[in-house]
Amino acid sequence: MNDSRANIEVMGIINTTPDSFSDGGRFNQLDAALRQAEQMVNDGVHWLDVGGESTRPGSSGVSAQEEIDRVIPLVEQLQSRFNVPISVDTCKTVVMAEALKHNVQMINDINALRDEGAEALLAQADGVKVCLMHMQGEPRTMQHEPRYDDVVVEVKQFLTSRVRACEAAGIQKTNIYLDPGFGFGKSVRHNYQLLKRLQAFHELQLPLLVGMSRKSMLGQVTDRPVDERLAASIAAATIAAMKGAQIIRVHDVKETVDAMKIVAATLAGEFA
Ligand code: 9MG
Repeated sequence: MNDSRANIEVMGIINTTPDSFSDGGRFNQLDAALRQAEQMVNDGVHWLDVGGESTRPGSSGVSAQEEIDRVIPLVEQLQSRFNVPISVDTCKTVVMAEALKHNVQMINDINALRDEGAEALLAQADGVKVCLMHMQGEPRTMQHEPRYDDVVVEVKQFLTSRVRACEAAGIQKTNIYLDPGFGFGKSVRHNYQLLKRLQAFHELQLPLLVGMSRKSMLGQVTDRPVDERLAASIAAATIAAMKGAQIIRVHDVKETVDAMKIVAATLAGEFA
């Protein structure tokens, strides 16, 4: 990486999954998500990431139609109000197809386009970015004893083979981001091995997107509950960015944007 041109972007996580404490229905969910997005835009977010299915450890899936019903109306509203690129977080080809019809700028797939037809679909989507993430197993079971001989080597091998498959299907390499998938089928030690050795992924010569915000790898080290992990999230984002990550996916946009300005000034050795 050329340090003097570090360009670190912050991706804000927009929550669309139903709040179990609210019986307000779809309108309230949409309204809450729009207010959350507005705050992020005011705080300087570079991307908004919208997903309709929880990917937390232990979570089970929702139908494609349910995902579409949660995501697409929100995408439409976001596009009519804000001028910020939108990423849709989904593993399902049919949801991707709906998102692409609405001209989103990125598909963020924790399953790295392994759903049938996904690669071919993205190959037709001119200029749309795609994030290929590594995950061992699936969200429902992935934290049951994840195993690797060398997590960095194996995650790199997986991502290399997914890039090759995507290129063979016709996806332009310049549209691909890679993500080692912190917390997806990894023990705490695996996660910190990945963070410590994040530079190893530069060998693949593609930009990195990372997400550690509020994750349990931070809670386990700090012994803090999820709503008290801001400082740890900023520390993790800062470390990843100093090691060359280009997009940082977070809940707390304002604080992360400030931290990334410090990283950019440090990598440049100046403030221009
Ligand atoms: C949807 N999602 C949850 N965590 C994520 C992470 O770490 N990376 C990406 N790309 N997506 C994520």
